[in-house]
Amino acid sequence: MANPLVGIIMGSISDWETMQHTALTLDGLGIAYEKRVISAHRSPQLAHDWTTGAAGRGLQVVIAAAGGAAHLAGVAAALTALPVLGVPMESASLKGMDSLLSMVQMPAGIPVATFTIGKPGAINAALFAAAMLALSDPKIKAALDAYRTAQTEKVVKTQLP
Ligand code: RP5
Repeated sequence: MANPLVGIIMGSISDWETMQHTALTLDGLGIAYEKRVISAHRSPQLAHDWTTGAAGRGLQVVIAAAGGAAHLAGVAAALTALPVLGVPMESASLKGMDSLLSMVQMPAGIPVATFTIGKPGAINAALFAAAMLALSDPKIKAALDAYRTAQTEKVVKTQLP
């Protein structure tokens, strides 16, 4: 993808079913992104190398998803000053409460903007990234405005059976 602005990273391929909604949302807004599986625990060197190179590659926002002991977003935020948006994955054992709490409880000084568990968080992280990029990119602002207008019209026109 040419000149990606957003980096989407996730702890496992098993997160893709959820995180495809981040990618699809960015696709709909015409925002280029990188996507990659990176595990804070299983591939710590890759987590370091990918994140420290992110700003130099032109990325402006990182969206990081993980489940369980969900440390990927926090590790990314420790290694880059780019804004890091965290998406907690719904886990098998604790329904994602473990992911949410381990992602949101960052120490002061290293922020992660944490979204809700699962698909709504995945979509909203993309929309939030778009809102940040829209501050300095009129094309993205127009795309985001159109998305919201279409969403509103869909509700307004909804007919109950
Ligand atoms: C986390 O562990 C991943 O982000 C994933 O949500 C969870 C389970 O990973 P797998 O065992 O399915 O690879 O690191």
